[in-house]
Amino acid sequence: MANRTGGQILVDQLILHGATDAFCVPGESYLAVLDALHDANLKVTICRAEGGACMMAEASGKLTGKPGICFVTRGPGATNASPGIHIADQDSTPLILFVGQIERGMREREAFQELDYRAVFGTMTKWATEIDDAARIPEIISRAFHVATSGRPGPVVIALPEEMLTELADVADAEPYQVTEQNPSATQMAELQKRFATAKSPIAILGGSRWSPETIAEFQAFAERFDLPVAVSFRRQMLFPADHPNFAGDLGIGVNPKLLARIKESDLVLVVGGRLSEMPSQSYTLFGIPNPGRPLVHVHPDPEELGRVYRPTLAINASPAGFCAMLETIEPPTAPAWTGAATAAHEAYIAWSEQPAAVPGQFHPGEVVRWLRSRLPDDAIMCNGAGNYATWLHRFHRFNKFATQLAPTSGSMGYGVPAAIGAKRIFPERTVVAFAGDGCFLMNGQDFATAVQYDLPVIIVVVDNGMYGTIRMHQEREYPGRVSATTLKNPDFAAYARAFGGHGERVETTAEFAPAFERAVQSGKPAIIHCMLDPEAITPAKSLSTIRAEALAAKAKG
Ligand SMILES: Cc1ncc(C[n+]2csc(CCOP(=O)(O)OP(=O)(O)O)c2C)c(N)n1
Ligand SMILES: [Mg+2]
Repeated sequence: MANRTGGQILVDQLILHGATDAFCVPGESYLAVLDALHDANLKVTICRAEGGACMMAEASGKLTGKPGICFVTRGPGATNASPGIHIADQDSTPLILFVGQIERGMREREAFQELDYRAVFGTMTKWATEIDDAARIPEIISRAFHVATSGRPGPVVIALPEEMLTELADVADAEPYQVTEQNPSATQMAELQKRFATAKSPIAILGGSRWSPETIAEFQAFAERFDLPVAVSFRRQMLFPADHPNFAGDLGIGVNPKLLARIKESDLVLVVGGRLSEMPSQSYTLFGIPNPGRPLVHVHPDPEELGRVYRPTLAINASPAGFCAMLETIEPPTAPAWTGAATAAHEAYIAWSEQPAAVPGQFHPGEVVRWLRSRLPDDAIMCNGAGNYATWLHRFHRFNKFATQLAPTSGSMGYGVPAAIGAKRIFPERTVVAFAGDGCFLMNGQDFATAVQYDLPVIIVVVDNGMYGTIRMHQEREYPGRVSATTLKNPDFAAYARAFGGHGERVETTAEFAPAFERAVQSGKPAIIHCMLDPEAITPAKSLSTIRAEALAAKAKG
């Protein structure tokens, strides 16, 4: 290889490892990379803030399984990007964040925007490092791709000292990275079969990352042969088709009580890929710690996750692909004691996701989601951040395909809008819809400009109840009647969309939604549908006043 600058070597590595997209906010700290990108076969998306840029990259990692790539500048650029890193960490998403860094010779003087990224990001990445020598770029980038995608995937942060990027080096490229699947042993599979032979009420719970349509199809075939009810973890609905007769629902916030009861009564729980973290475990109450209290088979790609919280009856260190490929080697008992359980679990799910919940006011988000579900193609990508508005999407939408859900299990607000933009940039042919609360939207709403800049007709449904509703709900439950720091005064979001060059709609009633949505699609522009939600309609089950009244009554009782 002829002499190349550090910047050129770096960009060449990204391409040879299969990167197609990079999301960035530029900085003078990494001009040599920007220059290398000038001629590179890599789609660059320029964003309006690093928070959104990093979330776009994270979303691309979630959808493709390949590391999302993000470039930011030092100091404030890097710290602005941190929510995206944290999401990748908690959601097990492969991500590589590159940070322009001060010159090597200025270190430790607190130079302009200097930070020690190993220290700053050390606890929320799989690896945080700095490249000191341009000749080592192929080695370190190769390792970054392997680290981000191996075991339990996650984020890697790499700082790039400014003059290292302009240095010339004569170094060979790396070979493209490989993902190593971890396979269960034949003994473990035999043990699993034995567990099913004596089980009376087994259930599977799917979670985590590293899934693919093929792996899901293999698990589906197994579930059919074993007549097994299959639940999915919090915000992992895309891991099993909702319309499949074995689908039992999702184990998240506001879970179907029947699903919860089924898991509590189960005598064999097969957890594949997930961690049974705080949300799915219902704040760590569903299973004992460390002894789960019922037979638990835990299949996870990271050996350190096995036994970290729960001591499983059978621990299998395997990736979803490695495990699911072996499922055809085991047989169900001839007359399973649980025959009919999958059908019953699915019926309970259908009833739960169809249950008509009357809500206060003129706009019913559940009805809107139900309408969208019949209107949208099966591969439409649905995005959201954090807030009670997301409950309606999670409960009433039917996720039937892999790579259709962008929702942070980490509960980060501001995710839906950038996630949608990242998704549409990568899959321009697919329909992308984001739900955002009035609070959530404005956390990264500035990147609506990015959707306009790249002509990405995403549709953003802003559910406006004039408050940080989730927190108000908790407030009414814990401190009824004492509203504090949760009220919002909002702009006209439809006018906001138009001011940015997009399409805007205002919707006050359920009936107005469908025509507004069709006009948004027809416009061919990025669109915002500003929906006015009665603040009383805080959950599908209870109004705000009911929550307050119940809390006051409980207080009065002492
Ligand atoms: C980045 C971030 N900041 C704060 C929170 C705490 N939080 C969770 S939900 C929420 C309110 C969300 O408000 P909105 O988007 O309007 O949705 P709503 O609950 O009103 O439907 C807040 C402040 C969070 N999860 N993430
Ligand atoms: Mg709100």
